[in-house]
Amino acid sequence: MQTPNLVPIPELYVSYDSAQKLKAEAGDLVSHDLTQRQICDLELLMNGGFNPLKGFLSEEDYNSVVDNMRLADGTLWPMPITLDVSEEFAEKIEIGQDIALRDQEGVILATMTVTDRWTPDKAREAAKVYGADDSAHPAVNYLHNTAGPVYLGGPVTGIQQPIHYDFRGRRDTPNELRALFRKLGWRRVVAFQTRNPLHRAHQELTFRAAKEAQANLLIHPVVGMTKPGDIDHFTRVRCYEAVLDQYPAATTTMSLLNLAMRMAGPREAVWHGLIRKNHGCTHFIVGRDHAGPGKNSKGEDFYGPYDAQDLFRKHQDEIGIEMVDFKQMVFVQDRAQYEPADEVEDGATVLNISGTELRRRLSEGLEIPDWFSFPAVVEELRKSKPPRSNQGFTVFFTGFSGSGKSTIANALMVKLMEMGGRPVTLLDGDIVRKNLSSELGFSKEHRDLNIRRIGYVASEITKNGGIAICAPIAPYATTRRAVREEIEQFGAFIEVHVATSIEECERRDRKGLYKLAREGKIKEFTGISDPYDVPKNPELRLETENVEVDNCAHQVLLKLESMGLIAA
Ligand code: PPS
Repeated sequence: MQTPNLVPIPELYVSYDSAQKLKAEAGDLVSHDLTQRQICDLELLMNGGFNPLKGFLSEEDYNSVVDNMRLADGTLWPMPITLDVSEEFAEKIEIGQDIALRDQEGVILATMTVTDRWTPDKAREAAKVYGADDSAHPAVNYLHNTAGPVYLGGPVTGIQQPIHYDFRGRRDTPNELRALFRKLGWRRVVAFQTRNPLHRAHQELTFRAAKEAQANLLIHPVVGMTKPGDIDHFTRVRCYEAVLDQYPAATTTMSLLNLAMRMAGPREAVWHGLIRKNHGCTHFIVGRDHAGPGKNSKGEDFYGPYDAQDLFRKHQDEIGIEMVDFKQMVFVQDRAQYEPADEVEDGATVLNISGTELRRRLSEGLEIPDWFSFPAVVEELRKSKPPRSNQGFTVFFTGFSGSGKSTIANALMVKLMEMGGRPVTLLDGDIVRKNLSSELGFSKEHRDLNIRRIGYVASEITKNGGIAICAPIAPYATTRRAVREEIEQFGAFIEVHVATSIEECERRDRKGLYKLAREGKIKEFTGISDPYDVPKNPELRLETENVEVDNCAHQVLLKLESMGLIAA
């Protein structure tokens, strides 16, 4: 495919002078504080990465994209780019009104004229766009549990790019990349999309792709949002930089893409193709299970391994970029080289290390062979992912008041401090309510806020390599799940259900609160007049009746040991 890409692509920014004026005027507009994902989307809307979109989708475009992968005018566009907001915010907005879009520090990045406001059918969006309304899919989970319930749509006027302080020299807008390709005389460019560190298999795949397409190579990693649990982009970019010298400098370059991925497999591949086309590329690599979200709640793959290639192929002409498709690359031992799995001779010994296996080796400090990766990459990965026994983690006790949470948590803290090695912090229900949540009561809203605060502090401790022990009642499963997700970005989350029955807690009634609750003197008392969602799959369930505290704490230690979190 010959490049039509040597001209600039339309952006949504106004000129510098107009931007200054608009920014001053926008100070008086109703403001929406953008989420991290919306900031990523807005950046690519404004700089032309999402061309031909001119703003967040209108209701008509949204319905058409969800149903047919096309905008209402028939243009191919596979992903709903929507501005989700709360009901309270949506109610404040009149159709036709301009609003200011601000980043998380309050800087005004753009204005939007709201032309549409609607409440989407999220189950339908999930089923049509992601293939199933199953919260095991990260984007479906985001849709139901993070995104606001109302969507606003309308054209965007760009004032300034989101500010990035990291790797500034490696970030390029579509037009900057186009200009670079023009300057270098690169008429054919094959893009490689990635959200993982580059190992030898990727290097071989990209070499082959460039050769096959007779094109220059753009390594185009995503640094916006990827799959929860992925290696953070700081580490990844350091890894990419460590292997760049393995590539011929005259025909390879790297640029970072601030995209928020949805892990939507086939639809995502088409979307990625359109984005790369906008960035001036002529070819795009689609490998096995492109942008795959992993397994669904039944343990099966969401998409077939080559569904993305099939859908891309079907729409290739319309996307305007040529696919370079690859089977999975495997290491053929006898030939000491990587080859696509379908080209390997029968009977040859092939070696492969899956992503899961790599994570296991890193977390257990095991060897990562030279045939698999580059020493410099492994060194970077080991620095940011020390073995599990050196990583931070959170033990989260939950159970009724008086179930024994605090006592067991205290015993566990002492035992962990005796072992040494990592700082230990106890976030007990009562301590937190005194120091962090003194203004809160026991309504659902206040309890959720209380647990989220605990979760936030625990996630910071976990991120920084410490041990957080939390011991609130935490009666709601959805809130516990949200805390788990926040913490699991940084380390392990061990939910311990202290399963003392309500009858036993009431019999013990250590603080005399059950008596008061029965008399109606304390309202909304968990287990008496307020709900408690029993954890379905905690890492550990502790029965405390006739079991000593020391033994309960020891059971937690054994669990931590079996998970590799404390050295055996
Ligand atoms: S929550 O639901 O997780 O926010 O609760 P938490 O912060 O752990 O606070 C629970 C402690 O507050 C006392 N208390 C009550 N508990 C439950 N319901 C009501 N209405 C209530 N009012 C006061 C109670 O002593 C809890 O202490 P623990 O340590 O759990 O026994």
